[in-house]
Amino acid sequence: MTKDSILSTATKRIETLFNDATDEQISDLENELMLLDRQDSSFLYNRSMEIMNTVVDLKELMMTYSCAMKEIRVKLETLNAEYELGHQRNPINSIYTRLKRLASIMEKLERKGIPFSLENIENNVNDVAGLRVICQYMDDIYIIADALKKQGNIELVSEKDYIANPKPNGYRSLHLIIKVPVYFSDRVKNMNVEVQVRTIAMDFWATLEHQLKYRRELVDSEAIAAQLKECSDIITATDFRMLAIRQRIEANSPELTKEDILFEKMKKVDLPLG
Ligand code: 0O2
Repeated sequence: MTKDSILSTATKRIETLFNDATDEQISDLENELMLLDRQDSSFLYNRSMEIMNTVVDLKELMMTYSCAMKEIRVKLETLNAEYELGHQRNPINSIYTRLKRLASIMEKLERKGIPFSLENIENNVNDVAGLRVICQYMDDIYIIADALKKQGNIELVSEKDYIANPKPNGYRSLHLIIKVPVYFSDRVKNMNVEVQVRTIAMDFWATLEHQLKYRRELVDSEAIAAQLKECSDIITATDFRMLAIRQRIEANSPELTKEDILFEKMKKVDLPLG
C-alpha cells in the first residue's frame, strides 16, 4: 500500500466512523494504526492519530448535540402532556429530531467561507441538532414556543418568524435557536439546538417543496415557483379557517363544570403518558 492510498483510506473512514462507528470498529482502527507504527511510518502514524483524534472529538461533540436534542424533546413532550390534561387536547401533533450529517455540516461551513474545525461547527452551525415540532393549529405554535422560551435553563439565541413574515417562496415556520445545558459528571456544556415549529399544513407544504426543489433541475422554474406560492397561500388560508372553526366550536360549547373538568382529568391521569 502506498502512503497516499493509506492516507486516502484513513480519510474516507472519517465519514464512516463518524456516522456509524461501533466501539469494535474504533478499536479495529486503533490496531491498524499500531501496525502502521511498527512499519516505522511515523508520518503516517502521526497523521492517522490526528485523524483518529478528530473522529473521536467529533463523535463526542455529536453525542453532546444528541443529548441536548433529547433534553428539548422531553421538555416539549412534558408541555404537551400538561396541556392535554388542562385543555382536553394536544397542541403538538408530532416531533421529529435529526442530527445534521457531517457532509451537510461541512457544506454549510464552506458556504459561509469558514474552515472546518470543531470550534467553528459549534460557533457557526446552529442547526447541528434540530427538532421539528408539528402543531395542530396556528396558535399552538406560539403557545409551545412561548412555554419553551420561558423555561429557566433555556436561553433564546435567535428567533425567525417566517409565519408573521413568510419567505417570498411561501415558506412558513417559526424557527428558534435555543441554548440548553447538557450536564456531564464533571462539566456542563451549553449547546445550540434549532427548533422549527409549524402546523401540519405548513409542514405538508415545506416537505413537498423541499423534495420538488432538491430532486431535480427544474424546467419552467418560474411557473413552478408561482404555483408553489399559490399552494402556500391556499394552505395559509386553510390554517386560518381551521383555527377559526375550532375557536367557534370552543366559544359555542357549554362551559365545563368543575366536576366535568375533574372527571376528564381522572380519565387522563389513569393513562400512562406517551
Ligand atoms: P435541512 O436539511 O432542512 O437542515 P442559518 O442556519 O441561519 O445559518 P439559514 O438558511 O439562513 O441558515 O436558516 P433559516 O432560514 O432559519 O433556514 C434553516 C432551515 O429552515 C433549512 O435548513 C430548512 O430546513 C428550513 N427552510 C428554510 N427555508 C426553506 C424553504 O424555502 N423551503 C423549505 N422546504 N425549507 C426551508 P437547511 O440547512 O436548508 O437544510
